[in-house]
Amino acid sequence: MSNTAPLARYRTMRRIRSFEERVGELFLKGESAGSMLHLSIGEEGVVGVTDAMRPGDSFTTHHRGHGVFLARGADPARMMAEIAGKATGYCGGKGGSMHIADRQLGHLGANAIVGGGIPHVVGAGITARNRGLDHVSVAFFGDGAMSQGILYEAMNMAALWRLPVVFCCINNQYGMGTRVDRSAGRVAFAERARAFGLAGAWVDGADVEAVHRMAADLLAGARAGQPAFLELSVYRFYGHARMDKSPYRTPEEEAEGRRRDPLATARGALLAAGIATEAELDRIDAEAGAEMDAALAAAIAAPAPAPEAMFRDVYAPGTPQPQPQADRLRAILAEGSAA
Ligand SMILES: Cc1ncc(C[n+]2csc(CCOP(=O)(O)OP(=O)(O)O)c2C)c(N)n1
Ligand SMILES: [Mg+2]
Repeated sequence: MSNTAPLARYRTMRRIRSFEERVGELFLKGESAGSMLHLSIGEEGVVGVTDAMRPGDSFTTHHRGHGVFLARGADPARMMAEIAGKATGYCGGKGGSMHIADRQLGHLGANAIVGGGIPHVVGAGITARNRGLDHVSVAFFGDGAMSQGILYEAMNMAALWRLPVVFCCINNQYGMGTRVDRSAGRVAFAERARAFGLAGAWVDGADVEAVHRMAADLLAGARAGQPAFLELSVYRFYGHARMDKSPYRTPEEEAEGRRRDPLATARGALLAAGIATEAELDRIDAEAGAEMDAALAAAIAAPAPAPEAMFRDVYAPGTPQPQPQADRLRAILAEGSAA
């Protein structure tokens, strides 16, 4: 393998971490739209999966999907603006953190309903099959979705029709405050997938290169008609959402979990292999920080969506505006212009 790919993956992971840190700042400044922000700090090893995807491949994410989208080529300034509820955001500021999407980059939608984004990839797999396209679709979701029935319907259909689909479970050990072994009788999730006829694998999500090797194999198999399931074992560094101080975890457990740091692991590996020097890695870190500082500042400075645009981009084109909300909006705007 060339040295440039591991270094590029380090850069992507650092960009994700810096982005998420700025999202945290956005929230603390009172500039985020809504209070629900789910940071993917500690889960950056997912870059091993996104890097095994190709242009044309599609994906869905759960509510903790900033990192996946960024890694698939999203513009951090447009993402940050969306999270801030601004007109310059990916969805005109109306989707927010949990509903960012951009089909041009293959993002078929983030979804706040646990497991809600999973069946879409089966549809994308059928589309690829019917159109004779060489595209894989990947569903990214958390361990909480392992207890949702829709996952099992989707896995069954993918296996039955041998669809080019990969189910990627980012197991960060918790669904809100519930540890995974308190919500699942047996946590060997890959075995469940194998029982359905999928290729099933587990990988340490702190080791991005191990993730990449595994994901590259599974995606190649999926492209050839062997759908797959991949569990990434990671640790959620912070609370479920920004308000959650994780009172259900001990400080010792958190310290231990944060030692499973994908950035520190990658940094150590790059230095040990002589692929990069401390100074080169520091420069990458500084560049990522500056890029995300700019995204944060631009999001704060960006305009809010115009009131007239309230229903635009929310419903499919041609859908009548909802009544009486549209009448009420018209009345408010008329009052404003009369005053
Ligand atoms: C169907 C459904 N049930 C409950 C919730 C409330 N809820 C939001 S996130 C969450 C936990 C999800 O845990 P997991 O899938 O492990 O993802 P993580 O937050 O750990 O990334 C729950 C229960 C929801 N959004 N949807
Ligand atoms: Mg979880």
